[in-house]
Order: sequence, then structure tokens, then C-alpha cells
Amino acid sequence: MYSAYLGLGSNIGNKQAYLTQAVTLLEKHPAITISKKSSLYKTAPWGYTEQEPFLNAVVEVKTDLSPEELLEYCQSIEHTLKRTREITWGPRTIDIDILIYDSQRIQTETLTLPHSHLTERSFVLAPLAEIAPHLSIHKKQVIQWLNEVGETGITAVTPWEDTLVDR
Ligand code: PH2
Ligand code: MG
Ligand code: MG
Repeated sequence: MYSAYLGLGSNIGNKQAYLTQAVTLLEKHPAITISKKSSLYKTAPWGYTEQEPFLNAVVEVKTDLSPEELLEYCQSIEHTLKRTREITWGPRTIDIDILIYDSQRIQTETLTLPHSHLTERSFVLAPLAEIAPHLSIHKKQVIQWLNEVGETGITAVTPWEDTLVDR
């Protein structure tokens, strides 16, 4: 059984509903258990800025799947939730990224672990710091990375329960 951290993001339509559905679909897999779930964070768009704010969260999962199998399953959920890829870093109904998988370092065509840009992105570091503040990434703890990057643009923290009906 391995521990992995997944980053979830949405900035089209009912963002909360997409994140909730993604979590539900992750939990449906017999070899995936969600062990921790961050709050929801409203975040300014990073990279490509001419788009809606995002709703982001991070979950910790326990899984027997390999990194590649986990990625494939995350992509199947993106497909189910009508994810399209038009602009790099552009709008999406749902994005599920493997941030960390155990202590694995991987660099292939399809997968880089730890996730590239992870240590530059406050929209990932803030929710990750909530559930795994002392996790080590490239020899620094998540809270240290977050402290360096700052939390500008992270404008709201929302509990999941309040977000189910709210658009
Ligand atoms: N995802 C991106 C690009 N930019 N910005 C925010 N705030 N949140 C995201 O999840 C996000 C982004 C590419 O995956
Ligand atoms: Mg992403
Ligand atoms: Mg992605």
C-alpha cells in the first residue's frame, strides 16, 4: 500500500460539483482509499491568467495501483467529467494531477514525480500544507516551500459540505 497526493482543480461551471464528483469517483476504485482531504481553496489562475479563478484541493490516497495505473484512472475520471485540452494551463472542468507518489522520482513522457512546478504553485502548496505540512519535497518541507512562495491569490477556504449547492 502506497501513499500518494493528488491535486484537484476546476474552473468551469459548477466547480465544487466537479471536485466532489472527482472524489466520489476516486473512492469508487477498489484499490484507492482517500485518507485525507484538504479544504477547498479559491485560487487566482496561475500560468495562463485570462481565465476564471480556480477551486483547488488536495487529497491523500492509499493505493495498491502503480503510479502509471493511478494516472490512467485519474485520466479516466477527467474523461468522464468532460475534461478537454485546448489551451496549455487553460480552463478545465476538472484536472487531477499526481503530485507525489510515495518517495518515487519518475521522469517519463507521461509522468513526472514529484509533479513539475509543484514547489512554485501556492494553489497546490496551500492545500497540501493543510494535510501534509511536514512532507518532504526536494529536501524541503511543504510548509517551507509555501512560506517561500507566499499565499497571494489564495482568497478563500471553504469546507466541502457548504459547497454542494453553491455555484
Ligand atoms: N492549473 C493549471 C494552470 N493554472 N491555476 C490555478 N489557480 N489552479 C490550477 O489548478 C491551475 C492553474 C494547470 O493544470
Ligand atoms: Mg494541473
Ligand atoms: Mg493535469
